[in-house]
Amino acid sequence: MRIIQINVFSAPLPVQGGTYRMASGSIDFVESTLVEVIADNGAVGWGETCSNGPVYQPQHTLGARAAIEEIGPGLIGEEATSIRSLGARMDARLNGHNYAKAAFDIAFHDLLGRTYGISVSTLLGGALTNRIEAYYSLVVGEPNETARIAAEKIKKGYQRLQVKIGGQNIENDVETVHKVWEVAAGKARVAVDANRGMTVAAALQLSRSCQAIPIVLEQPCNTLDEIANLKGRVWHPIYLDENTEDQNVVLRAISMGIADGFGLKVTRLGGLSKMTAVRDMCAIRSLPHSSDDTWGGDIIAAACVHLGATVEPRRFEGAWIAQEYIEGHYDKANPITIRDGHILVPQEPGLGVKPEAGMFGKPIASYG
Ligand code: 0XW
Ligand code: MG
Repeated sequence: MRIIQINVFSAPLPVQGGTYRMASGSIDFVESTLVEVIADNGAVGWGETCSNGPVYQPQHTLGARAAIEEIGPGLIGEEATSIRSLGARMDARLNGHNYAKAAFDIAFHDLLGRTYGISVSTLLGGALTNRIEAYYSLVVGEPNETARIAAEKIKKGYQRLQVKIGGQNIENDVETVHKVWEVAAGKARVAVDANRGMTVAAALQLSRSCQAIPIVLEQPCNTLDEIANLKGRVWHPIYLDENTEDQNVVLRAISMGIADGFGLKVTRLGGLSKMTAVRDMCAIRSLPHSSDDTWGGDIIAAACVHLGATVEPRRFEGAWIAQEYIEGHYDKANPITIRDGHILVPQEPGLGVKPEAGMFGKPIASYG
């Protein structure tokens, strides 16, 4: 089975329900990039990569598209049954740019799954559950309003909340954590995510002011060095997110003992192949983690869900998908949807979702 054609598409995804506000930047609109990989047996695989604007992390839309242009032509004629050799082929075409390679890697898994009639979670070693937990992410806001939304989401079935803090006065952050905990205690786990936006001093202050509340501090500061400085001086567990740029950083953070868990992004790490290895590193050290991405439609959501289903549930910190913030679905017949704070794992071959024919218009690039 050889790859004969690749089409690249752009999908606008306006943010629904108001600005998505974080310490490190805000977004109202993102543009997703999709790849359609076609093989000579007629099988088709879809992949997607979508950054959360150009400031959240170094990965950005135009960067992904430039990298895809370097890689794409070199995949034509390649054997599609070995995802590992396709990975090596991508590395031979371009150094780094994991988030662009991730779109192809997801598409290769979809293609293979569809060809052999098995789901992507089966390809990733096998699902441990057919329904995974989702978590809700509350943007930076006014404490009472944030707590009101938290209560509403708990009522809807979410058992884990992520509360954005940072980039504002610390008293507001401390008040937000207390108010959210008043409605969440005994009902939902709470992670407090500063998205790199706090100084070590501010993170220390926040942790001490919230000492009695069992929150997780997600990516409080910008660099690994700052996190290492903070670690051991706070009582709360620390999870890394944006710092996990590649497998090596995860390995380094685990071996340095500075991470109690991770908010993992499938595309930032390089796709499902790389994320699977990180999943297994975390399993070896009994570390909890999520299975998220920064943004994106049904293709990315499905990738997160399939991977999430292969994680031991007691260590699984949920999947974040952008569904609550985007209008509509790529696959209206089989969308990835959150119900009662959970997501059903697609049982159909491949990712189990397929964009409607022609919905993205003309490709922005084609190879083959
Ligand atoms: C909540 N997320 C998974 C979505 C946004 O991209 C930010 C991110 C995070 O955890 O930082
Ligand atoms: Mg985060």
